[in-house]
Amino acid sequence: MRLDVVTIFPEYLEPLNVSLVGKARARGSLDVRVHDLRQWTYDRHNTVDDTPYGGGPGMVMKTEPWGDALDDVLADGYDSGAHGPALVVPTPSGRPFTQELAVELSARPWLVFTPARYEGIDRRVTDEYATRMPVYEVSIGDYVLAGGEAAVLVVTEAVARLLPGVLGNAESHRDDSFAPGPMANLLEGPVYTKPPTWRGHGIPDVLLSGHHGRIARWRRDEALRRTAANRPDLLERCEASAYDKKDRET
Ligand code: 6GU
Repeated sequence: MRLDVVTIFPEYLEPLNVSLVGKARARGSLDVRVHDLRQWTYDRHNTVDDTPYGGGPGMVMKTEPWGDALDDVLADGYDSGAHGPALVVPTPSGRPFTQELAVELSARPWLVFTPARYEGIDRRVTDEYATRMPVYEVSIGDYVLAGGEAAVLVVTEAVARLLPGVLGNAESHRDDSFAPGPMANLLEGPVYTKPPTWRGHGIPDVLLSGHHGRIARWRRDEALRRTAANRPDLLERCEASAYDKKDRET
């Protein structure tokens, strides 16, 4: 998979060299290219923003640097035989970024991210590229960041770990909170490892029982308990099979 990021803060994307994403790059599963938007400015001050039409506070990112940058980045891909680019535009006004969307994005061969600062990018830029490719406007949550770069890190990590061969153990995302299946929309319960007692805290006996059926049932009960406490909204969407009649009545 190829990822391009166009930003005025390339150094903000340094974490893409670390950990899972960094290793996926080193192994060649991921081709990540970070570009400085100011390369595509031609005035003395490398201007990327201007005042908004209609007035109001803040600044808007200009069409020309973004258009020239995206044209060059996309042309480079066409030359190298890459195909099927999609634009990912981080914005607090976007659709919620969910595990489902991460799965959809992980199936694409090429994602081009356009994290913005200031009040966002002139609308005509997304309108223009939407005539040529899918455009995903995504928000990573109901709060406002100073820019989209942190969202790019979030989306990249969620997508990269779904790529074939990136996660050491393919089973690892089977039980993820939000993974499809009977536990979909349930949060994962607590986990434990050795030693069996620490500062007087033991571990639940059932985990030492070796009884797989009871362990599975305990895990499901804990997942339900944690979901009810932290995300009651998710229980509404939870598959009936995840909790049987008895659970509903109590
Ligand atoms: Cl993607 N960008 C910004 N600036 N703020 C956000 C966001 C994105 N998602 C949530 N808040």
